[in-house]
Amino acid sequence: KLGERKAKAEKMFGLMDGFLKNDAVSLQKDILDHVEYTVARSRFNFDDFEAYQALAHSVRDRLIERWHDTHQYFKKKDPKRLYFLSLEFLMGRSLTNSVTNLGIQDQYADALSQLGFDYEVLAEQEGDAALGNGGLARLAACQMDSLATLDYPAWGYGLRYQYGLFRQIIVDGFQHEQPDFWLNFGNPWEIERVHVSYPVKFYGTVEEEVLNGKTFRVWIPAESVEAVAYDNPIPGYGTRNAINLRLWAAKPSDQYDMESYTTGDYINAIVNRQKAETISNVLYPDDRSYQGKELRLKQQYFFVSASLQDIIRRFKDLHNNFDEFPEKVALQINDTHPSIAIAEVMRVLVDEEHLDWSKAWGIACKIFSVTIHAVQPEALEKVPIDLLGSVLPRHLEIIYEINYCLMEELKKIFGQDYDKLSRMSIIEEGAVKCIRMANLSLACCHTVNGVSRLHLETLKTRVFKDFYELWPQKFQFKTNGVTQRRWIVVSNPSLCSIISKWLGTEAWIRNVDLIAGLREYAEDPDLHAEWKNMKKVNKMRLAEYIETLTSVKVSLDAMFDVQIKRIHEYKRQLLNILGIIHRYDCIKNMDESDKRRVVPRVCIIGGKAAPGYEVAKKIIKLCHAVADKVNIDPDVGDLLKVVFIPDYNVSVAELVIPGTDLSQHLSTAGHEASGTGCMKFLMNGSLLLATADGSAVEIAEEIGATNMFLFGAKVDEVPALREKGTSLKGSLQFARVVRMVRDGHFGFKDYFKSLCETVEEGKDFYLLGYDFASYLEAQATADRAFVDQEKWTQMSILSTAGSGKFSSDRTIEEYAEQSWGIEPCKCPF
Ligand code: GL2
Repeated sequence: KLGERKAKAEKMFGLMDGFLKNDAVSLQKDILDHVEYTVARSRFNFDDFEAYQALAHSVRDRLIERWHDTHQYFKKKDPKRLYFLSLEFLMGRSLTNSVTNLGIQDQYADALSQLGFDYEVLAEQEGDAALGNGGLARLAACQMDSLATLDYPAWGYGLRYQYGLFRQIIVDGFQHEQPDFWLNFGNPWEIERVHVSYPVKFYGTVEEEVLNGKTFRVWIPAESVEAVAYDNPIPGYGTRNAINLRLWAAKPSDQYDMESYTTGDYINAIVNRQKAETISNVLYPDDRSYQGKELRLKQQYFFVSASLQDIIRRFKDLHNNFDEFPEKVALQINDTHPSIAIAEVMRVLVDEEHLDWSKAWGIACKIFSVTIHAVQPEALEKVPIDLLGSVLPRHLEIIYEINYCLMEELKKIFGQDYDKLSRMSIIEEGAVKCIRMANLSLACCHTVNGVSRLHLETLKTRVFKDFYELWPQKFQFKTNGVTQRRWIVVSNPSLCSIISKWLGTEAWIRNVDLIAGLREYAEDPDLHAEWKNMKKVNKMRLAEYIETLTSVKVSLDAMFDVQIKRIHEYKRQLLNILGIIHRYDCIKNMDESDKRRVVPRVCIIGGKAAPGYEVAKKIIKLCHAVADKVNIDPDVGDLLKVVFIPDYNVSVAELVIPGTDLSQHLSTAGHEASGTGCMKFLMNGSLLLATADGSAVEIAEEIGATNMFLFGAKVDEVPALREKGTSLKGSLQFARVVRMVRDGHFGFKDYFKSLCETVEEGKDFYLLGYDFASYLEAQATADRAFVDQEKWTQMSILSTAGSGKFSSDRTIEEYAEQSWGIEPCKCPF
């Protein structure tokens, strides 16, 4: 039988003409075939966008080949697999990344130019897949790249939102939000799997059922929605492995509201059916507080339930005993958002598979691990009990049961310490009784990870102090990392060539530790010349972009100083703007000879504010108000330009980061769990001006604190400084710049009043006033360093050379070993 099947497969393979070929002629043929048959345009008449679509489909074909081979191989070897559950993935563009990882960029560029197209121009046609808010979501994307490259048998699971993160448009300096219709022109990177779909149930009641003399609780749901799989192949670099990111879309189920049909209300029945799709419609745009929204809970359960059905089906294909489940399955909960997975696993094992409770709990505790990405308590999700009980009544019962067991265990250890018990309880008492999703995860997961060393300290000593004291062995950290494939190879090809040339190998693209070899040449004048030239070319590209977008002309001799990230008070874009105002004020008061000593700056800020976040929106407006005044001031000229880059996203970051001289990371110490932007800048040889927060502390250890500009209060000083309320300490300059804003120097006096109040004496929670003097000092040190271009270039080379640790490859290897217990499974070529 097996022989027969093999012969048949070989015959079919023969008919397919073997695997797709990657020579220029084959690529051209494939692209043209897709123009004609997929895009349905004449091969004699198609535009850049259509050419991009055809190109994308031809790349996708190659991805699918690898994807099939990888999954067949995984199936044959049946290794323990990692399932990475995340509500957000910020993938950005796929074309350049895929082509790079497949290793056929030159062939494609060649093939296209023979067809009269430019590869880079076509790459610009692609929109960003923005199914996430910020660092957390982009981290998940970087980690998928590393999982594939390092040959780990992994799957990503998430939601296929119809609308990604909103588009930011700026009107008169104010942010407006527009929906991101990212699927409107189709998405060639996904494969719709109509046959891979699962019903996901909601609402209803719980009843008792007796089976073989035993009583079971049975959930009788009232609503069912179909989850349909969309697969997104993720190719590794320098390997045949391509793993899968499976995103679920909600579709009406056939079982949905049958009653309306039978009662004859046909139109309304259809309208109601369509409502099912709203579950996967839209990504929540707040990245730190989502308390208690029904739709959010439904999104979480929807993707968790579908993913678990899929995972269990795959397990059951080869196994029939759940004792083996922990040997084959590791489930990673990315932040607290998918925590409901714990209750769902318990429900499936107990209610459907009829395992007893303690056995099921034992399995759950072995398979789950969680990473916490936040510091702020408001980012730890809580769901009101009434809401959970209505949407998922059986899960509420299960969570109560888990909590009961937890409390019993805690009582044995802590006796009557009710304060402690109530802090650790999964259920939060209060006016609105809530489920603490983080505590649910802490109770079950065998490892709880922070995202930098400092962050773990915060978790241990503040956020989860009680849990740490109880289970110290669970608590670990894995300092975040980013993928050098996207952040150097794809986005900074000139730097990529320089590194490969000086190291004499491209091996660093898979083994980034090798990049430290650049240190040896940090003073070599030839490398300096190439490095400076690379920076200049990238600055030129950025300057053109800025001019097209904002009409501001910037000088390439100026220091390009950049802060791009979500706008948030704790990230202190306001500190940056107040610093710019100070610089402006100084220049205005200088005579011509002093001006000659000023280091010219282009201050670039970009980022989105959550739509309901008023203070953040005012910060964006202030940035524009200052830019409007400064950029046309003849006293200032090229000494200072201020630019706000609208609609910041992954692709914009890929353009801005390589052209940056100095990047700013200004979070009040203790507030940024890790930060990952700083790592991308570091890889690209931008110098960092940063507080000793999150991963910046570890960056300083790697490159040496003298190669960056550190400033500001340290984490352990912050609480006392807040107590003292010393906002204006030692800084008349701070008082002066705040007054300039408050007095209407940049217009909009009334509008900025409340913004100024946030940094008033006694209210300055993020300590802008306290840190201002030290911030200005760090800025002045950066200016002085920039004057000495040789020194600056050396520091820049040392930054890149010291960035090896901050690769997501290292992070993933640590997770694989310390949290997931998985091994590489490399598909043979
Ligand atoms: C974040 C943290 O704020 C950030 O410091 C961290 O680098 C990333 C990734 O771990 O996670 N948490 C979060 O909700 N967002 C983040 O960027 N959006």
